[in-house]
Amino acid sequence: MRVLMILPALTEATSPLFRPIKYSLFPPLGLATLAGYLPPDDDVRIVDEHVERFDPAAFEMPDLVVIQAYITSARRSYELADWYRARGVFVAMGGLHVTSLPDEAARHADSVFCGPGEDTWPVFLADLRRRATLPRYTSKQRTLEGLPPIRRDLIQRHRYLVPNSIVVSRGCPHHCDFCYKDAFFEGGKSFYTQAVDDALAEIDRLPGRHLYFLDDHLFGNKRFATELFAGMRGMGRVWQAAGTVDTILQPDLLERAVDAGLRSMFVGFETINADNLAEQRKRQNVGRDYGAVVRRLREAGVMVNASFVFGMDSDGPDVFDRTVDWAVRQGIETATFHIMTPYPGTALFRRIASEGRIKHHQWELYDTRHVVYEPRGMTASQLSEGYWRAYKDFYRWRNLWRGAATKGVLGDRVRHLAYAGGWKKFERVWDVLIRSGQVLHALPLLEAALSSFGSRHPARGSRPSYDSGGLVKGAV
Ligand code: B12
Ligand code: SF4
Repeated sequence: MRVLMILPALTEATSPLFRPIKYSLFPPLGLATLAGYLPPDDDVRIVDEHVERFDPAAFEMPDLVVIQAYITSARRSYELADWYRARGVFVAMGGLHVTSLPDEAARHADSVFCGPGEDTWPVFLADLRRRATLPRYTSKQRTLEGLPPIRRDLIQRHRYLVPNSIVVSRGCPHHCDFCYKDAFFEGGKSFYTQAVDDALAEIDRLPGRHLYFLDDHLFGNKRFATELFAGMRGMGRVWQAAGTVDTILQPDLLERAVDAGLRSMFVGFETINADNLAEQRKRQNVGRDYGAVVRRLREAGVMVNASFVFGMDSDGPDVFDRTVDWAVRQGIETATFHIMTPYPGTALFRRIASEGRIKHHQWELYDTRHVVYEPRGMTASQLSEGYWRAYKDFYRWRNLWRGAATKGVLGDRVRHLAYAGGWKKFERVWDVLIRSGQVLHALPLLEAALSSFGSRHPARGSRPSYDSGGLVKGAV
């Protein structure tokens, strides 16, 4: 069977005017996972529109088209699906957006899939071979035990800065209102891990040193994380991951992660307004000392990528300057800002919709860069302008210097400038590397920057000069 698997891109990712680095980071792991279930004699190809131009007419007609749809790429996903179906090709479509709105997706596909695919996909493949497919498959049995190996051979590694992305768990133990998680995992377990040995074996298969764990919450199961980190010690890896503020503050786990090679962490601070946290049921952040989180990471030698969401109901027009100022004063290396976006299927969407505050359903604008609802504490244009200003302000040279100056040692200051500036100030260089298919050549730079972090401790000097930022126990 000829199978074509497509990760369609949102328009922005393919635009010559926009910076494509964000979209050239990670390969399509979900599709490569599903490809593992296909028999070896199937002719399989994965197309990722974020990194390559795709014209369906230029391809040999497949027997089966598999499409993964995110909310922002839903429109393009439907366009491609319609094109193939008009030519009699069977279209299977799944992913986060399909799970949120299966009826909408079903108008464009022969079979739609809700939830993770590990249980439904093999059932579908058997049904397809006996020509008895169902219009909808809904995942219920959730496990990562005994999965076939991910078909990484189908990934064009040279097109990605971070070809070694990996997920060793699914979901998260928490239930934040704005998050996709509860909608996607409805009807079954919403947090589960691989067996530690399987995860270590997958890590072993990855070439080079660098890894990026895409798990929502790698530290979410303490026993699993502890065993995983113990198994990774001595492997010589340097890696990045995401974590929550409460687990960073826990004694011990962070240190174990650092010993295993953790060098940079994406932290969901979300908001500096304590009232927002309660409103969004982000309970694991409530009452936490954010300054202590940054301090702890820095003392452990872990670089911080802080994530913030603007536009929650307790945010006023001052939230942008306050957030940027706090992040800069903490010496945070990189920050990611988002405009609050109610994804269909989430508790947040239901609440905002019931209040009549959803402005439209143009899903391609649900990209956390556009205001798609009526905010409470400011106007939509204040929210939009403030969001763009926050990015500009955080990455101004003046603020990069201020952030770097919080570091006690000259070498740390230089590294702060190089790393933070590298992302935002050299977009043209990234652009050239990506468009010429050379982006993988930048990986050693990233590895070198990450390697120079880690295994530092305040007792050995380098006491930083940042303040606690006033973000103490929800006091702002
Ligand atoms: C890596 C990542 C990215 C990467 C690359 C994505 C990629 N190459 O796959 C980049 C940086 C490009 C990215 C960009 C964005 N992302 Co993103 N990203 C992720 C992240 C962290 C991991 C994705 C992943 O690899 N998961 C692991 C694999 C194994 O799971 P999976 O891809 O979901 O695949 C499984 C199932 O979905 C299912 N499945 C999927 N397709 C199909 C098809 C069939 C037929 C079947 C049977 C099953 C099936 O089976 C697979 C195996 O279980 C997720 C968070 C998350 N935990 O998923 C956010 C996430 C997907 N991103 C999100 C968003 C909002 C964005 C952006 C809009 C952000 C922005 N402001 O720009 C952009 C736009 C993306 C786009 N193109 O439209 C949201 C999506 C919300 C939604 N409802 O769609 C998420 C959930 C983050 C969040 N918590 O809000 N992202
Ligand atoms: S902690 Fe993060 S991944 Fe978990 S539910 Fe909250 S936002 Fe989602």
